[in-house]
Amino acid sequence: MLVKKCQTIALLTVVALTLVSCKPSTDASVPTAKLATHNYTIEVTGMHCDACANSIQTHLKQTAGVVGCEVSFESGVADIQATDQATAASLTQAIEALGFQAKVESEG
Ligand SMILES: [Cu+2]
Repeated sequence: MLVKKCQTIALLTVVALTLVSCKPSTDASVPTAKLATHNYTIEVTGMHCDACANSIQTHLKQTAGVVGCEVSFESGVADIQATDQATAASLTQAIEALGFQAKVESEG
């Protein structure tokens, strides 16, 4: 009985924490100007297949400031949209952390 109760409480806590962490409450208070995004085109070398491109894309989407990205194995390029939270350096570092080489072609 007691164990079941504890499990229920634990579950509710997890659900509550998830709901809190999913709320974009901090984003809503940030002025719109601060959310302006920059586009980065980064040349990526070392990719062997689409799976490489996909893993880079997944990793970039979890990188601070990245709001959108598309990595193409065919063209060897990562197109990234990011807020001021990200920099050219932080983006190339995120790619290099996975074992690929990254070079910024353009940013703006
Ligand atoms: Cu691959």
